[in-house]
Amino acid sequence: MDSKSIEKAYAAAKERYAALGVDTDKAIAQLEKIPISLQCWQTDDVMGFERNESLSGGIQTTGNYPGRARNIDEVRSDLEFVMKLLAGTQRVNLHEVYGDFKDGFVDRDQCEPKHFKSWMDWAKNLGIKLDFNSTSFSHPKSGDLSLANPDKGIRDFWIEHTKRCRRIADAMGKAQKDPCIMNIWVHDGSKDLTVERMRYREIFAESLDDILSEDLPHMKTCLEAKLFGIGLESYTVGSHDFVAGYCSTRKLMYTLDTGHYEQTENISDMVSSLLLFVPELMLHTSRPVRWDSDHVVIMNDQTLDLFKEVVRCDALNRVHIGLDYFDASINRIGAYVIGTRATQKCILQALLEPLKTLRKYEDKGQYFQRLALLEEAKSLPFGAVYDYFNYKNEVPVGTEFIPEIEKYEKTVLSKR
Ligand code: RNT
Ligand code: ZN
Repeated sequence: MDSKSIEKAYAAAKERYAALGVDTDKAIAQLEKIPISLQCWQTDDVMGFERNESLSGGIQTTGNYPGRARNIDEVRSDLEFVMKLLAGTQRVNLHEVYGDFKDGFVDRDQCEPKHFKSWMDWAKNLGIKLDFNSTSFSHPKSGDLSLANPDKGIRDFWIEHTKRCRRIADAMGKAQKDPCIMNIWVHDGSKDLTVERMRYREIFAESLDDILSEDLPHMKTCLEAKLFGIGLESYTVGSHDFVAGYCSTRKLMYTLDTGHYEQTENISDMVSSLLLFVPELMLHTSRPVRWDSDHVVIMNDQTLDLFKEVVRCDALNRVHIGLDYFDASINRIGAYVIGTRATQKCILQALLEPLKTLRKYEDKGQYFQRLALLEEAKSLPFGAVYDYFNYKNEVPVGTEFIPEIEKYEKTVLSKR
């Protein structure tokens, strides 16, 4: 796109928004600073570099598009390329199974910060920050129950793993001088009817209390809720109610994954309720299609509503954003760029909402006016603002990223 037309369109958009009391320059400046954490596992279909165990734990990738990253260097170069195409701030979110085990494989109850040293160096060089996840899936001891397992041997193995992961996250946070956010998601559940719902939840809470008893100042822990996993359809230990109760009593960050609720549930409505009782939220933006299918995020009503709620709650400083999907059916670099751009577009639209006027209408009981403005806001020229955001940051504008990714596919991915 030529710069003149981008600038011209932006100037016109700026005026339209200003007439409604919205400052587009300010929204762009805010968007530039909001970190979006890129899930490393979209590069390689959640395989990691551990032991080539097939993916388990109720999650699944579908598709067999060529070009999957096969080792740590390929994961890194793919992520570097992705970030070159994106404006704004990105972090990289690692799972424990993406450790650097070149000096010898260690089992999950033996992992240490040293296995992530090369990741920390890589991140430092690029000027980005890391987030982290313990990994309970794809392991001979994963089974149906990990931290909630009545078998002490298995439970202790996963407790040890998760404790070590928190220390790794702490080391990352210390190195990057910014808290590393570590997510705990365990797949624990049951395929069929269980008569021990209480027992497993009691054990899970005890394991978590034990894990969280260590004070680690450079990291933050969050706990992810879920509706169900494949093969674990009848019961999920870490359900929404469990995690909401646990996080609010322990003052822990709640991880809200947009694929983890009933398909007709309005997730955005959870933001204000949760934020009254938990200190912070971690968002996993995803796109469920009929189930927790982890399709690439697009700019849809669910994602738009979610970010509008975050902004309306004035909670951008208490909400962290990460992507969580793994689509193996299309070019994986393209999947990142589409999903990150879609997330940015939703955040931007939320930032551009004429909130002051909407609130004024609502306070005065002017509900026709409120609805009219909400409707009009939908067709304001936000696209011109988003284009300008990318143009200003010297990354591809509009569809310009498509040929860039095609080139990378031809020169790099197709050779794998
Ligand atoms: C699974 C959870 C979890 C995982 C990643 C790989 O349903 O969403 O966040 O997707 O940890
Ligand atoms: Zn998730």
